[in-house]
Amino acid sequence: MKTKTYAGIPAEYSKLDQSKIVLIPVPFDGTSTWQKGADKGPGAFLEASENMELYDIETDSEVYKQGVFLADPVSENTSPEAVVEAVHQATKKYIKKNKFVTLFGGEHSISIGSIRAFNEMFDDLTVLHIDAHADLRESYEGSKCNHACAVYEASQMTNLIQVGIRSMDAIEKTVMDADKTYFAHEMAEDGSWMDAAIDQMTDNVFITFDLDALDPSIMPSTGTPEPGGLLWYETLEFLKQVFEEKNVVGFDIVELCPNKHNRVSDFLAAKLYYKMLSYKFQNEDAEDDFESNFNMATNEVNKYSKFSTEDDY
Ligand SMILES: [Mn+2]
Repeated sequence: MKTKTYAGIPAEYSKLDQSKIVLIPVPFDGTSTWQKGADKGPGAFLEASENMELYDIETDSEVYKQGVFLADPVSENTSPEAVVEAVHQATKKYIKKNKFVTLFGGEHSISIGSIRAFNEMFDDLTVLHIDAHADLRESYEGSKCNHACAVYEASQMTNLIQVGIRSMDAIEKTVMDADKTYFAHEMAEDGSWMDAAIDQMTDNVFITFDLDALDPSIMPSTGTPEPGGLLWYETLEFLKQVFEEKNVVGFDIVELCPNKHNRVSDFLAAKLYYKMLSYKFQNEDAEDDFESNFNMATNEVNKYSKFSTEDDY
C-alpha cells in the first residue's frame, strides 16, 4: 500500500504513541459469493482519503489532530478462520494500548474477529449492525467465518441491533431477534426507528457498518448491492445521534468493492469514516488524553454468555 500516513496527514499526527485513533486495514476477500474485489477496498479508501478536506464543517473540527495511526494491514489470508483470528488479535492489541480502534475491510467476515475482541474487552457490549443483509447464518459453505455469518456470534453473545436489513434467508428468522431488527421497508415509512434503536442500546456500542446498507444509487461499489437502502443524510443523522448518546467504543466499515471506472463510492467511504471520527471526538480537546473504558479484568476470559440485564438499560 502506497499511503504512508492516513489521509496524508502530517507525520506528527500519525505516530502510535500520540494517536488516540488506530486504523487497521484488512484487505481480505476470501468468501464473497458473487463479486470479488473487497480486498481492494482498503487501498481505494486510503487513496480517496488522501484527496479529502480534513476540516469538517458540521462539527467545526479537524479530527485528524487527535492523531490517527495507520496500522500495518492484516495480511493473513490462508483461511477465513485464520483471518478472523488475526483480526481478533490485532484489534485486541490496540484496545489494550488505550486506543480508539477502527478497521476498514475487506469483506464482512473480518468483523467476526473485531466484534470478538471488543466483546472481550468491554462490558455489556451492544453491536450495532448496519447492513442490507442479516448475516445470521451459523455457518455457510462449510465455514463459520463466511461473510454470510458475520454477526451470528454477536447475536449469541452481545446485544445485537440490526438496521437497514432487506435481504435474508428464511432460516435466519430462527436466530433473528425481531424486536431488535429494523427492516429497510419499515424504516422508509416511519422515522421513529432511530430513537427506538438507540433506546435498545447499552452504553458501550460497537458499530459494524457494511456499506451495502446504503442505497446502491449512492454506493454502487459493493459486492452484493440491494435496492432500497439508506441515504446519506439519514445515515449521518442516525450515526451522529448514536455517537452523542452512547459510548461508541470502536467501529469497522466493510465491503467496499472498488470500481476503477467510478470512484464515487471510494470517496463516500472515506467521508463516512472521517464523519464517524468527527462525531466521536467533536467535544474532545486534542490535548486531552483519550480514556478508553475497556475492562482489563475481563479480557482474558472468553465471555460466552450474553449478559442477562438486556431489558434494563
Ligand atoms: Mn451486506
